[in-house]
Amino acid sequence: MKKVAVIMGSDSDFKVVQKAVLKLKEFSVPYEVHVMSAHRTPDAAAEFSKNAKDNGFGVIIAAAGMAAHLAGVLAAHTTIPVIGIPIKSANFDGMDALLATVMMPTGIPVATVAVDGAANAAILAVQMLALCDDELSEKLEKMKSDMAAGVAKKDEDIIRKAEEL
Ligand code: RP5
Repeated sequence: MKKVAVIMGSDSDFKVVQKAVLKLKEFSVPYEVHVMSAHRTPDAAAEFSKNAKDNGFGVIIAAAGMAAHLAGVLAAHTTIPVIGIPIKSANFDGMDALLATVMMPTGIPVATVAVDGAANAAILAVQMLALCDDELSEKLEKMKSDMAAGVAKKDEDIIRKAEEL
């Protein structure tokens, strides 16, 4: 199976990014985690991305806050899909990172999830890999049916609670 690269702009992003790592573990998808910055280590980020396909990666997840150019820079150097996680920082509630991640020019897409949406980034990466992997696809089906069962249970509970008021 191809690996997922989980790249973050700073170790300070890991509190959020670990939710993506946990989700990839849940699906037993192989991954590598790195700190690389579009601004502080631009050459390392470009080099990683240029070689990602040859190094067995199928998807790159890139998380960054503030002027969040990491996902875009990684996407500029590869043809494998890049998923961006805008990280919320002290100012602007993450709107700065959201716009910097999502507003890519035509030709260089970054599939951007919600601000701090690390778990969804991992699920999207798994969905991409599952296009060529039936076992992964079945795990995704199970995740969806478990989720639906969870909501059905909450529905029953809330109906009962409302009746007991
Ligand atoms: C971004 O700047 C990083 O992704 C991080 O979200 C933010 C702050 O980085 P640190 O100053 O905490 O290293 O590049």
